[in-house]
Amino acid sequence: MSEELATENVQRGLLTRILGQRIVYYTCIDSTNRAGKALAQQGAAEGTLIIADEQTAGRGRLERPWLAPRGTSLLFSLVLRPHLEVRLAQGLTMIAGLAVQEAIRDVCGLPARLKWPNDIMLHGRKAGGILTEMSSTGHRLDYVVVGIGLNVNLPLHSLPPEFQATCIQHELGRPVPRLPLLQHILAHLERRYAALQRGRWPVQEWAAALETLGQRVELRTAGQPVRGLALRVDEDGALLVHLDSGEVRRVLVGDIVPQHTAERRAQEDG
Ligand code: BT5
Repeated sequence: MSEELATENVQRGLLTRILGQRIVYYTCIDSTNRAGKALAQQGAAEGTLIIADEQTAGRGRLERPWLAPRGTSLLFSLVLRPHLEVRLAQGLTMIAGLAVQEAIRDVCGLPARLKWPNDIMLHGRKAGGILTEMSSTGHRLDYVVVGIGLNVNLPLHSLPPEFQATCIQHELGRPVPRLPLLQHILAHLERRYAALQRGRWPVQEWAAALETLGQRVELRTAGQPVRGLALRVDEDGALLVHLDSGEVRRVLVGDIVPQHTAERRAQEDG
């Protein structure tokens, strides 16, 4: 199973012309995003795919860990060199989420949803995440590394229960090969990436895929958590939350937890 994602296998069925034309495969690496940034700095071509069967230091935002036992997940990063202004980089996270959603539907027939700002959800639980990191000069992007982690055939007991995680195998009732999922993600992402660079801004489609809008949430940013109603996302992808204090807060960076989940966790913590 581990060799499934080896370079020649991925390349054989590639449905793309840019993404994955160069592949760097590791059985084990610290983090594909870390490797992607290093390669990008050394001039790696647009579309370079870094993929691993295991990460020893997989990361989410704010250096949070991304955990995945060997051979159970898709763990990969893409080096992109988009002709986009820095303020539009959030669009890459949006199209990555939409591409993963489409690939899960194509290959498994499951209705994945997204959760602001970067989660992939199956039946209300987190099945994947996106980590977009960039380097820029002035208003222009030099490169962007888009990292995707997706729980495919992952024994749920291998993750801490507080992650509220799930995986495709659990939701579908049978294991799923990772290779076709990867190839469909790349194909959808390549099409969406071309459209984004032609000026097609994905926010409306993305907003329609978000599952937490219209719900009461706990908002976690730098300060104390606050509660309110998640109203909508604006044109930039920022979340607007109507706080219980009456203020409508616009948030570009942070996390939201549905309020019933936050309350249940607080009770469990005593
Ligand atoms: C993310 O961050 O969700 C982005 C994760 C991106 C991981 C990929 S794997 C390939 C590439 N290389 C890397 O090093 N990273 C990328 P964030 O929103 O900050 O969520 C992190 C949180 O998700 C953690 O604090 C845990 O609570 C939870 N988590 C960790 N592993 C998980 C898993 N396998 N399934 C579900 N939740 C998980």
